[in-house]
This record gives sequence, C-alpha cells and structure tokens, in this order.
Amino acid sequence: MRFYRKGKFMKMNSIMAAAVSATIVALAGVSAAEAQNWQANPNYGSVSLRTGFTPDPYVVNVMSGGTINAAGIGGSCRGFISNAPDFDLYFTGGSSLPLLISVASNADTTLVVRAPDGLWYCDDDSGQGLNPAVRFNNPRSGLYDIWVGTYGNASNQPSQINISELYSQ
Ligand SMILES: [Ca+2]
Repeated sequence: MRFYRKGKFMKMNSIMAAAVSATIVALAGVSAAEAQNWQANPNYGSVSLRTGFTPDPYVVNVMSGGTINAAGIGGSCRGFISNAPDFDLYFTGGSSLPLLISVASNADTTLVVRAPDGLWYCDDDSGQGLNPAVRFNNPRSGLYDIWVGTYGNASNQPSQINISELYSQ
C-alpha cells in the first residue's frame, strides 16, 4: 500500500497500513489510494485566507465532476472528480472559529477535501439540498485541496464553492 501523508511519500506493509487506517477512520478522515493528484495545479486557481477574512463567504465558481470515482478514496467519499484539485485554499487559522467548506449547485454534488493533516474528508449531502458541506473545528493552517464531484456520473455541473468561518451553504 502506498500513500502520501504530510507531503512525504511512504510505503508500508499491509499490517501497518491496516493499523494506521483504523486510527485515521477514528479521526474522521481517510488515507487515499491517490488515483487523483492533490499536488497538481488546481483547475480554478487558489487563494490564501487568514482567519477573520472578509468577505465571508469566499466564493469560487467551478464546474463539478470528472472521470475519477471518488469512492476509490474510501470512507464516505462519493461522486466523480477530476485528477487535479478544483481549488486550493491556503488557510491560516489560529482563532476558535471553524472552517466550513460547502457547495451551492442545482446538481447533486459532492466534496472531497485533502486537509493539511494529509487525510481526506468527504461529504455528499450535508449542505443545502443534495449539496455537500465539510466542517473543520479548530482548523489547521496549511493547504486544503478541494474537489467538487458530481454524484453518480462524470458530468460537469456549474457549482460554487463557499469557504466560510460562519456558515455553510
Ligand atoms: Ca450530494
């Protein structure tokens, strides 16, 4: 089993990998088989935000979808995503506020986020309607790679990523 964690490449035997995976699930994130490439240039750019940023939410227009089935990441990951991230958030935390990443779309979208801890956090329908939302309490500073997936198929759908410390879409 091979995976990246904290930006460092590691190869582990299956017994160790199983033990690590069990720990990771308990933290609500999952390690990934890396079919998608979090290090690739994001499709729709990037931003650096510091806690207390305005305006809140920070909104990014993207197209959801791609050819990769996010279920291969494991955990609750669903939907079809692109190889490269759709958007990269460089976040500087330090307050008591959460970090909320959500999607607004007329389609059934999903979210895949690779957080600074090197783990993957996914959601399908926790936001408005059939849209996803991911919440990080006491968010770490660092890079959040964000994919917006299309549930059930590879079609590309107009979507907005909302990045907020106050509320999710
Ligand atoms: Ca959904």
